[in-house]
Amino acid sequence: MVFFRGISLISKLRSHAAQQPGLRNSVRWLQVQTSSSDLDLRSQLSELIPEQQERLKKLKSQHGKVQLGNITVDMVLGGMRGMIGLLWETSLLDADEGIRFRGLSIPECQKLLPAAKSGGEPMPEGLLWLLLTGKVPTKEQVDSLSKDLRSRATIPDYVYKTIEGLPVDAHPMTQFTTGVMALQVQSEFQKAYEKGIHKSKYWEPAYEDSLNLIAQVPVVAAYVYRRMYKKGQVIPMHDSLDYGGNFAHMLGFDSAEMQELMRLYVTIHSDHEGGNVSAHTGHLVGSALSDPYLSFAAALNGLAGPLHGLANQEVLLWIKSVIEECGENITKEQLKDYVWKTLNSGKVVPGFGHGVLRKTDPRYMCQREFAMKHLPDDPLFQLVAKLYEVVPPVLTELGKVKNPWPNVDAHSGVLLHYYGLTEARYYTVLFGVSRAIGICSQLIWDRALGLPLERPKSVTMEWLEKKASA
Ligand code: CMX
Repeated sequence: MVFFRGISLISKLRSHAAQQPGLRNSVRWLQVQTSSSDLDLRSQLSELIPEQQERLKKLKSQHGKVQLGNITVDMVLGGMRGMIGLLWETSLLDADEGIRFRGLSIPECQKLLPAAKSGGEPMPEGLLWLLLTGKVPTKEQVDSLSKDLRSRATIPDYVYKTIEGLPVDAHPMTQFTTGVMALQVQSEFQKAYEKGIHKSKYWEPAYEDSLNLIAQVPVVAAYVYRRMYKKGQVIPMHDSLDYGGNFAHMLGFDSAEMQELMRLYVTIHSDHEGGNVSAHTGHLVGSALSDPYLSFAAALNGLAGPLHGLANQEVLLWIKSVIEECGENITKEQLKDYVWKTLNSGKVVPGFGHGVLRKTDPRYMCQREFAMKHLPDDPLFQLVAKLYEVVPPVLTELGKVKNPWPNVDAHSGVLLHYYGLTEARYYTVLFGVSRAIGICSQLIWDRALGLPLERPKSVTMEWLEKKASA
């Protein structure tokens, strides 16, 4: 508790200070004064872990029997909505307010996390530090982590050869996940387990695998992009750029705005508490002590589904189909008819609705703000803005949709498209790269806290019928 109260107090003070021009300079004193071990994320973690292990032990022994709610037949039949069943430390989702990363909302992260340029978007490395330690890092700490990640980003040649074994037009997510599976060959966790590592030390090779994986996924992802769409002309990593900037660079985009977009994109897509398909899958597979590569590859396969991460691809393709049929200057009335046409053909409107959220996704809002700042007149942005007005009333009229508001995927495609990344089929790979940060952060804590094998109980319809009529 002390751990989080501390974070929350510091966050509040810094948040308040960030809003007051006169106080902005004094924000610095709230950041931890750095020494060389402060710059090392692993040393920071090893200090925090015993404290958190003790906290979990106390929670179990003092409150283990406290009830958290009732399980209804609806919950069992309804994809476990609302059923509390997982421990996930790095972020928490509120149905109305949206995601908080270790207690910080997206606007707070935009204010408090270090940026690559003054007043710019948060750097994903800063978010990684925050997710792992619960502390807002200094710019020095973030720069040191950027350097560490760059030093881990060398990809063995067999990874590229494995990807090349697939047809060049195989779905980018298939190529990306295949690359991640090939990276698994170098798993430190697997090697340590084979050597008989003591369970109290599991987190250490899990940390090494996770940091290596986070460092390497942008390189593999960029390779897939260049292989598929740029005649295989690979762009090497820049030796001084940060994580988000380098990812944009390796994809082939060097404008300052696209680099800023990539920093924001990776930060906001990284983590969304534990119950979504990709995060839950990573956590579940990891609970069998499968190493971080195996766990993350499994997570990616869940992300590749159209009701989850693939929705970002579907949104852009759907928007293009609207334009193809009705033109760019479509009226709201025409748009409404098109939405009904989609629904009446038995399809979902991609980018709208959510399993937990009941208001507009703050990840959508910050992308909308980015668009209003950098591309207010872009016709695709104008169309997305029109959809924001047209779709929610239609979904509400449908009568069964619990959340008619847009989610993260409704906006990301038009921003990427504006800067020249127009290949919609590739979009979920960008989501996948981002998710490595959230899923791997939690995997490290899963091993540090010694969380057990996940094994919920399933029942048959007959069991439920008997129970219900008893
Ligand atoms: N378009 C049409 N119908 C929708 C809808 C949408 N955008 N959102 C929900 N519905 C429908 C559901 O399909 C369901 O219909 P049935 O009862 O006939 O099966 C009904 O409304 C109730 O669903 P819900 O409880 O409101 O939503 P769920 O928690 O079951 O599903 C989600 C959530 C995201 C799968 C759903 O809203 C959806 O399919 N949205 C479109 C796809 C999408 O944007 N996914 C990305 C989500 C964010 C992410 O993970 O990246």
